[in-house]
Amino acid sequence: MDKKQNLSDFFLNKNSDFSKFKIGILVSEWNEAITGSLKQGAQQTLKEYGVLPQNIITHAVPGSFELPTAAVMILEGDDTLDAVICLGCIIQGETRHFEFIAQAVATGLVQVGVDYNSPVIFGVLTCNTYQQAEDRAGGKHGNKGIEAAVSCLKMLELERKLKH
Ligand code: DLZ
Repeated sequence: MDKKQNLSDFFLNKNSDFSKFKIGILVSEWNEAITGSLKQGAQQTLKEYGVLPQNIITHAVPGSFELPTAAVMILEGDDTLDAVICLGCIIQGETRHFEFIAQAVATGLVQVGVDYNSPVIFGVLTCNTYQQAEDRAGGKHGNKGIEAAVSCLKMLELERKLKH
């Protein structure tokens, strides 16, 4: 994939059957206007590719920092869940809070995915400004919620291929 390519334009095979998959979506309440758009993009994309609405389980978390713990909770609580998409928006402030949260979330989510052998998707914007976040939540740089959903489905497809 070219580094300039936007995953919002990157399509999966429409013939793939995703109707049996159950997918969790966790959404941070911080910067809710942005994360709401990411959520909408992710939900809509999953449905477009055939995931059944009742198999899309969405929960809110207070902030992005809580995403890794909530990912463990949702996977522990439902062993029929195939993947988790984690959506958040961390914006640089005056202090170093940003770095600690972003680093912790990225590391934490990788760890959950490896520990549970399940796709755990990092759909967290880490932006210097609110404008950069808007540009990536349905603006001129697409919607990273769509990309997160596409990444999730591609990982599930890979898993299916490797298992059979
Ligand atoms: C505290 C905080 C700050 C300053 N900024 C953000 C942010 O930009 N994006 C985000 O998702 N969450 C932020 N939070 C909240 C933390 O993620 C977390 O919810 C709190 O520190 C409580 O653990």
